[in-house]
Amino acid sequence: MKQTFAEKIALAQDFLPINGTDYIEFYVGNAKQAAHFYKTAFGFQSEAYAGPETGVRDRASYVLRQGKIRLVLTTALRSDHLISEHVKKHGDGVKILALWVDDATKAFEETTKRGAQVYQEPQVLSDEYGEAVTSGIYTYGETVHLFVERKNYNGVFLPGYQAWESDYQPEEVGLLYIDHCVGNVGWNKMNETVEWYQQVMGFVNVLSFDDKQINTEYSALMSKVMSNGNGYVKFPINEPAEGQKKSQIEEYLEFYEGEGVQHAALATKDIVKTVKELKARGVEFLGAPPEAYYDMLPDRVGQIDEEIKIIQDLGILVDRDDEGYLLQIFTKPVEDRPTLFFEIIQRKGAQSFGAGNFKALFEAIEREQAKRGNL
Ligand code: TYF
Ligand code: FE
Repeated sequence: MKQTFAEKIALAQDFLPINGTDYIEFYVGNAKQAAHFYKTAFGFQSEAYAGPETGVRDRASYVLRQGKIRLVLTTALRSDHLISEHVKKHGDGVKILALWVDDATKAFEETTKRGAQVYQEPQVLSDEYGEAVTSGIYTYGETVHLFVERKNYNGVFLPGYQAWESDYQPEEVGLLYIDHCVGNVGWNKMNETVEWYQQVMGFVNVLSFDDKQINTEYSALMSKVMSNGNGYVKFPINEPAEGQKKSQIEEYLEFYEGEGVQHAALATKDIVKTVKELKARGVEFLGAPPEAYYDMLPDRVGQIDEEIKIIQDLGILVDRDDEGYLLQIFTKPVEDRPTLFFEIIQRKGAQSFGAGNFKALFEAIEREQAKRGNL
């Protein structure tokens, strides 16, 4: 008997209860401009700010929100700063995948005693709105999981930040929550990364794709999806595989100069509306699959609520599993290095990740790789 997603996550260990993703923090070369991009192009709302004007001398951070999604864009104000070194090596990229917990001290103790490498000891932050506790551990590459406890805090973001009221506020595009965040790890690093999430975080492996299931003629990679016990935090892990062409994961590792976050999938309730809006604002998506993909769609996924013509015009992909179907589409990388990109996803019951789209998706990714001369 095939297990459902709910049956699989019931096997997760409960020493690290996580309420959900708290925020994603990017280290960037110019946080002011990056924040403008995420407001203008993706419809994020100004929420909080920390920088010289709020007494933080060495960096500037802009907090943006849409639905339950929080992004933080951070830059350093001098060259001899860890943030500057991170940006010099990796370009703009994700530094912190912050997780919302009820007890950040316990989260730190439970994970470090199971072997997690320390990023930051538990630290109490306070201001007139209360007290928050953070602690952090390293995951793959230089990426960090920061545990954020905010049950005694009711300020706008975290102590040290001030509300950011901006006159410029483009409308939201319907993004609601972070569905999953994917990490790319090095050759032969999949198993130790998966074991790390099992042992240190108590996560379970809910899905696996080896390089044979992912048609080897196309971008070779392996992928395993790790989930926490309530299913709200899902971290797929990719490893490059030997194929006929250069793996897209290898291209990422070369240009990011290490392991890191490959994509964040943002969920919407109306993908047609969200994608139309994003396109109108200049967000670039991978090219649509060939017409044959949509001709075969009714046979492959059966009846869907959306009109195929509309889905096709936007280049949206569709896949089905035992629990329902999903719609998804991928942006091009959002920096000049071919590293981080976004996925827009709408789930209609399906708890999988679009394996039926891998061929069409990876061909589209390879067309872009070829344009960059990296195939
Ligand atoms: O998160 C996923 O698994 C899907 C598909 O390099 C995917 O979004 C997998 C690997 C990849 C790009 C997308
Ligand atoms: Fe994805």
